[in-house]
Amino acid sequence: MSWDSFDKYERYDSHTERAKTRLNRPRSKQRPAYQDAKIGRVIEVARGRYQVYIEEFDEVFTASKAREISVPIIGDFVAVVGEFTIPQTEGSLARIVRIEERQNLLRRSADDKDKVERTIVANADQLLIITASANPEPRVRLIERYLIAAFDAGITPILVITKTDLASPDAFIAEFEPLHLQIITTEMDSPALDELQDVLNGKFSVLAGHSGVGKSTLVNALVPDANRATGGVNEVTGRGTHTSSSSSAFRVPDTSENTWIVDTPGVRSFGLGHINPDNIVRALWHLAAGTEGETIAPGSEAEIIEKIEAGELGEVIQRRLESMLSILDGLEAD
Ligand SMILES: Nc1nc2c(ncn2[C@@H]2O[C@H](COP(=O)(O)OP(=O)(O)O)[C@@H](O)[C@H]2O)c(=O)[nH]1
Ligand SMILES: [Mg+2]
Repeated sequence: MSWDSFDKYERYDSHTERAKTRLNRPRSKQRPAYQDAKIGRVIEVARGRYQVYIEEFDEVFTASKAREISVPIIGDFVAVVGEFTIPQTEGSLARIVRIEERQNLLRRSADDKDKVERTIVANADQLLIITASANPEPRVRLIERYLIAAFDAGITPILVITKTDLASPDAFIAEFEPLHLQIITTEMDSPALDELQDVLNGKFSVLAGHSGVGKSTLVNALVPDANRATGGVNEVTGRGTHTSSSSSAFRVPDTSENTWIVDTPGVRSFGLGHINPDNIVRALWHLAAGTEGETIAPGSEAEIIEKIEAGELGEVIQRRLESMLSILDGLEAD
């Protein structure tokens, strides 16, 4: 049944008050729920075409989007209608008719110097914060910014330190260890694949980190078919040789079926606008004190800050809190 015929049925269905109210709404609101639609997940977006993985068929379909819905992004769960022949017949696009409610959203900060399109990911389970032991030098404050973005979105942060062949990561790790974050160290010749596969298993994870830290190298190690271009982005032009300029989600072999990683191009930081400092304070406390799942009464964030400043979770956490609050202060001043 085509979705046009659904519309017709909707018009005949006028014997209840609810249906009448529905008829009075603008046409776009009259669209029925597309009972025959399949739920899938957007894994790539390029030039108005969406690659949608539909678990029911264990297959990826190319789709367009219905005009009346907003723009889907990677990670979105979407309702799709179409013929779903496998392989998809040429010229038979599926169509995204609905975007399911987003559980969270990672935005890339709008930076004047940054001409590359924004990278946006929805419904991520984990943010893998990638930093190198050296080349480029690791920066505590940049990691804190990523942590703020993860805490605010309610996404589990995991720290991955690459290039440990070049320098010891120990001093850097000491700055984050008391947070009880999961920290994974990797190097080119032994990229900790087992550990990474374990962490990624069954999750939709986003890699974030300054260009050149080794994100695409990691993706290629985990997903040999991904063929991500590596070598870093030219810092002046923002362009790489043919370095990844788009985001894609890749399915990770040797893990459970719903294991995906998203490689993002040269993301320096995520937008930190509209962040509620209370969320950050609570998330930091939960993580460092190991009280995940416990609720914190609204309004008691000031008490938490006092406790941390009194050294209850140790000196490192005290510094992290001060530093992260100063980042947020700086944002308000902007
Ligand atoms: N020494 C060393 N070099 C690495 C390692 N991982 C990546 N690289 C190199 O770092 C450069 C940037 O890597 P790439 O994966 O393109 O970084 P991306 O910009 O974060 O995607 C490349 O030349 C890689 O070969 C590592 O563990 N050790
Ligand atoms: Mg890359």
